[in-house]
Amino acid sequence: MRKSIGFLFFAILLAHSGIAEDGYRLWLRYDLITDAQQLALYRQSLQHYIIEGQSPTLEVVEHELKKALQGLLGTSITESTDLASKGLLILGTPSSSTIVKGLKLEDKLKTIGKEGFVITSQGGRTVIAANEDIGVLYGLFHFLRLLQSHTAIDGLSITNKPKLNIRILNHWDNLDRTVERGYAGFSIWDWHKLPDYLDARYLDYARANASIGINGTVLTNVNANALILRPDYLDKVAALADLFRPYGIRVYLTARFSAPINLGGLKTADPLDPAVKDWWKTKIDEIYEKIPDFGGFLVKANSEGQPGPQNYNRSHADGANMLADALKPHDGIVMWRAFVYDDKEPVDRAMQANNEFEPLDGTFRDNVLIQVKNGPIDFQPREPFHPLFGAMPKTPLMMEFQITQEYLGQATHLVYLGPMFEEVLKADTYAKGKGATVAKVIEGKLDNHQYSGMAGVANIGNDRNWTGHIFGQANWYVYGRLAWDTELSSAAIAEEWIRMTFSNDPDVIKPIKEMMLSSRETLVKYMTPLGLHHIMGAGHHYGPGPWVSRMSRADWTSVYYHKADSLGIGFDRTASGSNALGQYSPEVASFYSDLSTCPEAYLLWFHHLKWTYKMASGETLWEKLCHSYYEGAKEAKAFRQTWQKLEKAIDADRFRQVDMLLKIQEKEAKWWRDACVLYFQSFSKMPIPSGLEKPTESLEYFTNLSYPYAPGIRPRW
Ligand code: GCW
Repeated sequence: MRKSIGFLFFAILLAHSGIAEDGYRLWLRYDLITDAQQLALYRQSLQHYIIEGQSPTLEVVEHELKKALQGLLGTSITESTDLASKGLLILGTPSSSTIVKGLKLEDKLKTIGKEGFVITSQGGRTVIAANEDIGVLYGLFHFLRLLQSHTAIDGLSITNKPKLNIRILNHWDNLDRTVERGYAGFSIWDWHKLPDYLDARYLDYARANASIGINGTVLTNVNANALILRPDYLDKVAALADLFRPYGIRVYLTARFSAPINLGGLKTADPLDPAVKDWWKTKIDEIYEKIPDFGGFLVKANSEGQPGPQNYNRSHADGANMLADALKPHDGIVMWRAFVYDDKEPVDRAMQANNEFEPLDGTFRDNVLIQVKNGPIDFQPREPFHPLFGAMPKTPLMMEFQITQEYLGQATHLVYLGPMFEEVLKADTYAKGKGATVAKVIEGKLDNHQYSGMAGVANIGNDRNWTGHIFGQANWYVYGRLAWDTELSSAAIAEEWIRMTFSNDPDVIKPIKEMMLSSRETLVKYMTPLGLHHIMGAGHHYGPGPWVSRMSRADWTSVYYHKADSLGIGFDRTASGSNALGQYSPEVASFYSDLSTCPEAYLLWFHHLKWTYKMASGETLWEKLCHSYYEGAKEAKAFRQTWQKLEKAIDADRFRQVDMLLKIQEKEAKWWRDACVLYFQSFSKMPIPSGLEKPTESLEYFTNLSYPYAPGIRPRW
C-alpha cells in the first residue's frame, strides 16, 4: 500500500515538473535518439533545409520539421538557400518550388495524385516532393517515422500514395461533451467555449491525424443532434475547420434527418417534399458560406429509432439522394450508414442490412457512399465480413471500423485491433471470383468507383493520454495507417508504433509486439470463443451477460445469439437455419456451412452444435469452450507479467498506468471466464474439465452484478 502511494506522489510530482510522461505526446514524442551511431549519421545528413513557396500547410511542414529534428537530433536544422549546402533537405512541389521543379521528378509525381509523396536521398541530399503541399506534409511525417524508428535514410527512393481517398474518424461525441461508447473522458470539442477559445489540443489532434494520413473528421454523434446545424454552432464548427485545414483534414457533420422539423419548424422531413428539399439546400449553402471545404454529411437513418426517410415511406436512396443533390454543387458527399435492423423483422438480424440495401444498388447518386460495419451484427470481437461487401457493385461501399473498444474491453483492456482490421480487409468476398477482397471492394477497384473510404469510430477523449489506455493509441494509429494503405501488415504497424511510442530496443519491442499481436485472440478466448457473439452486459456492454434475455427487443438480448439449450449452443445460419450464409457468394457460403472447412473461430456463428460435438482436437465442444475461456484468462494474466519485466525500460508514469490497467484486465478476463462457463454449464450439465480451477463465485453472484454508471453508455435523450 505504502509503495503505491509513494508511486502516486512521484507521478504527481513528475506531472507538475512538466516532464510528465502521461502519454499526451502519443507517437509524436521526438525524444533524442539514443543510438549514438545512428544519431551521428542523421545529424550529418540533416543540417540544412530549403522550403520554397508559402502556404499554411508549408508553414506546418516547416514547424513540424524543426520541432522534430530539435528533439530527435538535439540540433536545430537551419534554413538555407544554397543548393550546395551539406546535409541538405529539400521539401516542396513543382508549383511552389523551382528547385523541386528542376529535379525532373515528373515520372514519379504523375503516379501519386494529390496526396502522395516522393522521397529520394542521394549523396547527402534528401528530397521530399509532392504535387500538392499536403503531400509534402504526409511525406515529412513518413520521413520522420523513419528517423523515429532508427531506419537508414541514405539511398531512399520512395513513391507512396493513399489507397483510399476518404480516411476519416467518426466521433460519437454529443454536444453535452459526453461520448457515446467513449472511454477516454469527455469529448475534446469544447462547444461552449468555441469559436473564440481554441484549445491547444485541437492542433495536436490535427498533427496526430495528419501524421497517419487521416484527412477527415466527423465531429458529432451518428445519433445526431440537429442543434449542430444552428448558425452559432456552425460558427464553432468553422473555427475547428479553419484549424484543421492546413493539416489536410476536412470537417464533416452528422445530419439528423428530422432537422427540418427540429430546427426548421417544418411539419415534415419527407425528402420528396419541396419545402424539405429547399430547407436542406439553404442549410447546406449556409454551411459552405462558413466552411468552403466542408466534407459533407454522415447519416444514421431509420436505425435504432433514428428518424429517416422510411418514416415517410421513402427509401434510403430517396433520403440520401436529396442530401447528395444539395451537396453536389459544393463537392460534398453523403456517407449513409447501412447499420439498419429492426426487431419487428423476424429475419436474422445479420441479414437485414442486405435485405434493405441490396435492392437499392445503383439507385444512389455518385456522391453517396454507403458506410458498412466490418461485420453484419455490431463490432463484435470477431465477425465474418459483412455480406454487403461485394453485394452492391454499383454503389461505393466504405468500411466502418470501431476503434473505441465498446465490445473489446472498453478502455481497460489491452487489445491491439490491427489483426482484426487486417483479417477483415484481407477476407475474400469472391464477388468477382477469387481475390475480390474486402479491401479491393472498398478501394473501388472492382467496380471503378470515384470515391473510396474508411471510417473509424474514434476512441479519443479529453483524458491526458487521449484514449484512456496508452495501448488504445495504437488502435488510432493502426486505423490511420491501414486507411492510408489497406495492404500494410498489422504486425509491421505495431512495431512502428512501439518504436515511436516506447523504444527502439529489440528487447523492449519483442515482448510488447508479441503481447499486442496476440491480444485480440486472447480477448476472443475469454469473451466470445468459437464464434460466440453479443453476450455482453446489457446497455453499457461492460462485462459478461450471456444470461441477458429480457430486453425491449429480442435482438438486443444475448440468448438470441447463443441459443444455448440442453443439447447444444450456437446460431444456425446455414440453409437449415436462418440461411444468412445465402447472402454470401457460393464459395464463401459453402466454406462456412461445411463443418469440415468452417474455421472453429466461426463455428457457433454459423452452426448450432451439440455439447458433445467432436472438435478437431478430439475434445468435445463443451471441453473446447471451457479450455478457450481458461486459456484466454491465463494469457491475460501473463500480459501483466510480461509488462512488469519491462519496468526498467519504460518511464515510471506510463509504466504504472499500463500496469494498473493490466491488473484490471486480468481480473475482468477471469470474470468473463467464470461467469460464462458457469452460465453455459447450466445448460450442458457437464463438468468443468479436470485441471481447471473452479470459479470462486456462483452463477447467481455474477447475474446479480450491476453497473448503472459504467462509462460510455448512450445518453437517455
Ligand atoms: O454498437 C451500437 C452502439 C450504439 C451505436 C450504434 C451505431 C451510435 O451500442 O451506441 O450508436 O452501434 O453504430 O449506430
